[in-house]
Amino acid sequence: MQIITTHRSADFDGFASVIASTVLYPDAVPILPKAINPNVKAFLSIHKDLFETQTISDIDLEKVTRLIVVDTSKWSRLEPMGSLKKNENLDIHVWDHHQNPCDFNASWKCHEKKGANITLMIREIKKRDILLTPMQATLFLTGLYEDTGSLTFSSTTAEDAYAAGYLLENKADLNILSTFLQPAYGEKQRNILFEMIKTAPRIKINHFSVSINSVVIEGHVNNLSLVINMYRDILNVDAAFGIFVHKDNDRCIVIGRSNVDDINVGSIMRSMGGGGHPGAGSAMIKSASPDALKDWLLELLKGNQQSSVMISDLMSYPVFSVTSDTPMNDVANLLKEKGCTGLPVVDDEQLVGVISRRDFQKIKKSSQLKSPVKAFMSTRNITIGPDKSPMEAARIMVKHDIGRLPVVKDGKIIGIMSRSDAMLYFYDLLPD
Ligand SMILES: [Mn+2]
Repeated sequence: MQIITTHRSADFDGFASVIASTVLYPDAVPILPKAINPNVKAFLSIHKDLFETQTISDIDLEKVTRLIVVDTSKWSRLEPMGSLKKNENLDIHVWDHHQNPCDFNASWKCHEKKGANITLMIREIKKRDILLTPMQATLFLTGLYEDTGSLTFSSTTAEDAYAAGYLLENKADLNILSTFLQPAYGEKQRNILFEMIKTAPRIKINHFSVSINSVVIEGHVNNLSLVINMYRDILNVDAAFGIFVHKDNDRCIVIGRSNVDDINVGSIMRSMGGGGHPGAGSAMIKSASPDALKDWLLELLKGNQQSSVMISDLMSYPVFSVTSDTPMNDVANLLKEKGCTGLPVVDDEQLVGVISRRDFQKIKKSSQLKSPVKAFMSTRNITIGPDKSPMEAARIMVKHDIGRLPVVKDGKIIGIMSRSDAMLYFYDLLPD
């Protein structure tokens, strides 16, 4: 006998993966844990006849030869299975999209990081050309959307989006799906936010107001970053951090949001083993007390200003420049050769102007190509200092609609900050 099961507090992704397994393993019996999420329960109350499942107490565990586990790779996440865990001859298949190590002694597994587990199973269903009913497609898409926040969470992969497309092709019904999907800010999220607001501690670090709050959470809660965002808004602090302590395992998730350039959440979270970008980020930490995490965060926050990225870390140099008496056709050749859209004009190390491709439109007759660049260059010198932040550079570029900013120190040009340099920073593509 083969049985399929998923983690306790089964969510839509877990339940959908159990049903998808019945398609891939037609002889296996789907077993649902007794604890399932309320929205899955609501879905089942209507679809019970379509998706028949059993509970572990309906099964003679002695007869089980194969266990198919979906949406988890930990024994501890399963409902107790009595003698099964000790059965050395048990053949185990695992399908999981979580990043943690697998503690099943599996004969076969599909363990890849994806936004949703159902994505892995759809890959196989597609490969085997198995026809799905619209109800199956709807359930699978609900699981996919729940785990990926309708494809918006940063954990979403391209394959998740392709799988969603495949399910829509197979007539997944978005109206039914939206009835059962929990809203991003639901009861669970609200309770956590209220819990945090009750204490709402605030501290000053390097002139910035910061709140670090820890909360114990039960089961899986989506959209905690949304909660932190609202929390930061309500408290009106420069940065807010939530330390979420999972009641049922020894993990803490730290989520941060910052509204100021000087507190780079991405770099703080990278120091804690996580990731993110300057305004938002998170880290998952095992076996740590919330108090120790708070101290660690404080330490990182105090050191963060020194280590925050400055223009001098991002700018390009040496700077290719021309002198103000360079003829325009030489400038044109240089722009072509360097493949850039503009060049600073520098006399005696002092920035005197900027010439860009746009300025060539001012040329009316070919003889003007022999004229010096100073006749056409822009002398509206918008520059930035090397100790300024990338956010400041972005603001100036947007305000003046320019793609390149000369970096000037004591009147001398020392580098160029371009749009692509800024992009590297904002998309977190800088080498560590
Ligand atoms: Mn999942």
